[in-house]
Amino acid sequence: MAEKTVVKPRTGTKTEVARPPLYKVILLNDDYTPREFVVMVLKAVFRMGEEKAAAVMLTAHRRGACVIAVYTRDVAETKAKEATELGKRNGFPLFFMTEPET
Ligand code: TYC
Repeated sequence: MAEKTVVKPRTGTKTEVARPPLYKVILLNDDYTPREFVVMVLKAVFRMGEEKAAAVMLTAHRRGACVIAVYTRDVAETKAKEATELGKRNGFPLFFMTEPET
């Protein structure tokens, strides 16, 4: 008996899901915040280990700024605000900014 090939029309639509745009969190150097405090904030807010936090702090100290990480916009802005606020609460001008990743 001959078999019939049944061709089913495609009904599904392939949906491409766009990746959300990413934002950099950037640590800015200043002359007043103690190094150890910067390291503490990097560990607490950005979940860095001691060595990574110290390296990031030193890069910002020497070069004026250091990109810390990239996140979705919400996460980047929340973490930057939280970290900046930690400095402010302790009387330091420590500042974290965000910027869209190009
Ligand atoms: N420059 C500061 C000091 O000499 C330390 C420091 C490093 C502050 C990095 C901010 O993003 C910073 N005490």
